[in-house]
Amino acid sequence: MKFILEHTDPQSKARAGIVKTDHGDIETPIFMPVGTAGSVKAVHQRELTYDVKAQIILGNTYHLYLRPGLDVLEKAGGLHKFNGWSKPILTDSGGYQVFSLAGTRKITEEGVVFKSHIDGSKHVFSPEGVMDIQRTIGADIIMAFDECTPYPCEFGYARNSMEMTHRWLKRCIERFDSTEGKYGYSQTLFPIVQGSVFKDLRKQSAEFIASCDREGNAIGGLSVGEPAEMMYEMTDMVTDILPKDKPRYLMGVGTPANILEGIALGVDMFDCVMPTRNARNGMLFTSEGIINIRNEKWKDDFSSIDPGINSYVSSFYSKAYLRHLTIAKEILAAQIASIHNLAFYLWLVGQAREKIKTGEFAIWKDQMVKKVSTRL
Ligand code: PRF
Repeated sequence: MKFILEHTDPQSKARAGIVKTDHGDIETPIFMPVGTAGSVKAVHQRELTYDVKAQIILGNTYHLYLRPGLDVLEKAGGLHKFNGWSKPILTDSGGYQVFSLAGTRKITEEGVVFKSHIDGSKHVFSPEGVMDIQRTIGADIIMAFDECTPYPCEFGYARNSMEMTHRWLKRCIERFDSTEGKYGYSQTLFPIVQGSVFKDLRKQSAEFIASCDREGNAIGGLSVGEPAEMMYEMTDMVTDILPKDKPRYLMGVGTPANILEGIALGVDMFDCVMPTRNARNGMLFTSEGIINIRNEKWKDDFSSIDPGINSYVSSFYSKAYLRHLTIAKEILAAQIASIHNLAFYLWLVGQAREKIKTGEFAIWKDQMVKKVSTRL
């Protein structure tokens, strides 16, 4: 993997760059649609490529390990061959997913013992095991095994957890660097900054992560319920410390406004279930603001969902028709809404990239944050 930093915005910390992988280039800043179980829910690969214009998608170690399982993925020749997505893939390590199984998991220095949400069977994730699993899944970018602390979190817990995440990282690096990709292309490992909402811990964690000198770095433990201002403050501190010549990934963020603010703070990569999950509940993000498509207000509004973003479904279907499909519980509603929301997220980061290149980012960002947060 290689990162080319093309432009930096003089009025903020925003950057435009290119991440080069063996499965192609990713233009940053980028949003990565979430495909937890190897599929971006309700969106097939052709739509993901041509309508959404996704450049990289996410998969989850936890879900893929439990189902279909590593034997199937290895026989398929890795996740790219299995799901037909030939562009870059990133897998999250399972840390975050396992920790959200409160009550059915136990954390020790060795790793995490957990029960499957599918059949209750018992499993162990260790830093080494999670590296091996991600080698077998075959993502281009794989994530270190970390603990995402909850919010709120006591200082002592956050410190001990961060220190364990750092020890786990050393074990991840040792295992990753002593193994090879199984399918003939290279993979890269991103470490994850933790430290909850404590400035001194965040600083310590960012310095440790920077010292590991990997090809890219991630910021975890944010967007877990803390006020947005706190998330921005932590991100700002961390991006001041992480190396400038490597991509930065803010995990699990966020709303369109969160993403724009993250870009202004020097973040290059984002992922979130929000555009797809909220689409399935009838919430649409558009270039004019947020729509609840179930609202009576759209009953006879035959205007396009969002003509401004150059996506097929967004121009072709009307708000009134999508409202009807949603209320009638038609499967097509989830498909149209998911494709639209993702196309909007990809349009938004693409616009940000253009504005960074032309030097107009800072002013555009402030106007856009207001627009995309408006409830229509
Ligand atoms: N760690 C990992 N995955 C994540 C997070 C984290 O802290 C977050 C936090 N928002 C989302 N996904 N491994």
